[in-house]
Amino acid sequence: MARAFIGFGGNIGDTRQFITDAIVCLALRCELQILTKSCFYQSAPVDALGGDYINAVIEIETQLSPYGLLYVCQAVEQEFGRERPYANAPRTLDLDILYFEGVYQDDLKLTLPHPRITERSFVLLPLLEIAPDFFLPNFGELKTYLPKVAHQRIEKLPCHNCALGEKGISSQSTH
Ligand code: PH2
Ligand code: MG
Ligand code: MG
Repeated sequence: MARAFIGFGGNIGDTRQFITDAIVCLALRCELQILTKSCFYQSAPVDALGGDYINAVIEIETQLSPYGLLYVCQAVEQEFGRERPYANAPRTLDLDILYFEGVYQDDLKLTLPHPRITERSFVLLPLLEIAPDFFLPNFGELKTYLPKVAHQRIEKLPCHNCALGEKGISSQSTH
């Protein structure tokens, strides 16, 4: 089993609903388990055209290989009507594998970790929300990159996440 992080983004249509539904699609797959999901973030397009994006990040555990996970992500993008008329075109839904535990590779199909994690507030903020001490080999503590992206407009949207896991359960049991 490997842990991995997936980033979601889109700026055509009801992206919040698309991301919510896409997470359900992933959750229904027995080859992966969803561990955590971030809140939604509204962000200005970075190196791209079109309106504001909605972004989020999830943490998963999977038996899939990196290419197996890529295949699943691309199938979900297709299901949500993803078209690719040109690079960074506005889109209904984009799923990017940001990090896959223990895998460092750079080929035409898949570069891991994602090469622009440290350059984008729409990745850093949701990722750090669910993994505040994330350490990226060759880069270091991700939180140290926040000042460099402070000029990229981004807003965390109101969010109600379940208090799941041992932390939530044990803190309740002390009362
Ligand atoms: N994705 C891109 C390019 N630019 N900007 C924002 N705010 N959010 C994105 O998800 C995004 C982007 C290419 O995948
Ligand atoms: Mg992307
Ligand atoms: Mg992509």
